[in-house]
Amino acid sequence: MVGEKMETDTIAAIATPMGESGIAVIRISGSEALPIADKIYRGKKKLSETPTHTVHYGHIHHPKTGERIDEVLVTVMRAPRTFTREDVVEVSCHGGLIPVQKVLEAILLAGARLAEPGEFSKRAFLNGRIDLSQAEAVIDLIRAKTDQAAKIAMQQAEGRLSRMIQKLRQNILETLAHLAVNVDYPEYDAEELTSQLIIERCEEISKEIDHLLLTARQGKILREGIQTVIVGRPNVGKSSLMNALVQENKAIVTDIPGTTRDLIEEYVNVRGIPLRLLDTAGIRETEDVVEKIGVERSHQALEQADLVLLVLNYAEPLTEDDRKLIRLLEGFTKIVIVNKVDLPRQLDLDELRSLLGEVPLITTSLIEEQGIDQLEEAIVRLFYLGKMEMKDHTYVSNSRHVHLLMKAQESIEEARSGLETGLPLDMAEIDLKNAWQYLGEIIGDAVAEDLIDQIFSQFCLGK
Ligand SMILES: Nc1nc2c(ncn2[C@@H]2O[C@H](COP(=O)(O)OP(=O)(O)OP(=O)(O)O)[C@@H](O)[C@H]2O)c(=O)[nH]1
Ligand SMILES: [Mg+2]
Repeated sequence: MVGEKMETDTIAAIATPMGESGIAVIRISGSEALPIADKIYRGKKKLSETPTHTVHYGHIHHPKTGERIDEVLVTVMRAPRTFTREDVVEVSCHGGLIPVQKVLEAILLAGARLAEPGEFSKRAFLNGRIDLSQAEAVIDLIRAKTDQAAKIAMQQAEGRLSRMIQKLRQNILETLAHLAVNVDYPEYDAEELTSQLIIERCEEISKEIDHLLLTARQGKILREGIQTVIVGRPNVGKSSLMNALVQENKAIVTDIPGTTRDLIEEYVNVRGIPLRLLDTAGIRETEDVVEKIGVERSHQALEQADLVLLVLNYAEPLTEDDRKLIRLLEGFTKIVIVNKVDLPRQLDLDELRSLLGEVPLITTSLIEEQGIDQLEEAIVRLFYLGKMEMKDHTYVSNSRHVHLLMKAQESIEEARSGLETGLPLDMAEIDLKNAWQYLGEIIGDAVAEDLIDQIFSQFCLGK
């Protein structure tokens, strides 16, 4: 179980990104944070004699040589009103690699231990300040690539998902209580009644989990972006399309077929929809070893695709490679882009239409910057996200949570169907307990220690 093994040593790490900046912050947390800081800080007062949540001007000195390292502002925050619920000292020094490293070194020499990635957040969790889903939201917040993704993470960090999970667990507990009454006092002979009641409650709980799961897909999209893969034969204009959507010359464009040899990835925001855009090597039969690897990677990229943009050439007849690709892409969510409409037409559009069926088809001249607007509209329409508002929806966006919600859902379903087919009540009791347990794992109740370590190790240093 969590919370028993409590690390009590004092840890320190740089909390701001490495590189040149105006200021950088080094965070110290633990019972010795103040005495350690006092060993290297010189200012008007000793830090251990200052009131909590105050800021102090002074200098950091090397604990051994006494050399003055930097001019700093130090924030003193005493337990329990801190992020980790331990004593915390934050040293704001000058940015830039050398001062930051030197101040950190001084702090470590004075007795702190270098924190592991995520260790501050882990302490916040172990000390009960945040639950696991909130801690994970902090990771998401740091990694968010779009405003909306950040908003979801923020809501989760504030405990919105946790409250919903707690409510669900409460429901299950109450249901279990009903069960227990019956199981323990069979002389009441209320088995029928109880069974009916439990079935109804299972249905309610199941509906609520369904609702949460429904938000998961949108959550994933907003967090990670719609995985969009641009494919097509060599030289049709895939990299040109990438550049047009990114509005930058990210990918090399030449008239030599087979220019792009590796995957090029870029995030773009198409009218508020985050796309994770992948430009790929043109797909064709080839003997060139390097190109062959590129083509293989293009195929692999397709496996992960939420959306495929298939580019065809208006100025050439459909080739066998094109037809193969169209067949390969059956069942994918896709948009077909017929590029180079500035050139004389060679492509049989009627044939293409009949091959494609209902698939949206956009014509472009990327060289003349024509058709991009229509393509963007098609993307928006495809995902109905144009009208989507964030409002108060709780989004489940973490695959670990989705998995556990599904497991809980299965257990509830088993309880319900078991009762309906007349299985004894204590079978349902086991299933309900399992569901309760799975939901608990989302918020970090009853989570194995190695999982905790794994989750927190995804953090960056200083978090
Ligand atoms: N006329 C015309 N040429 C275009 C258009 N779009 C792209 N091109 C040209 O077509 C050539 C190939 O473009 P790329 O974007 O490199 O094509 P690609 O599909 O990425 O090619 P590979 O990476 O080799 O598979 C370049 O010379 C582009 O300038 C267009 O709309 N009209
Ligand atoms: Mg290319």
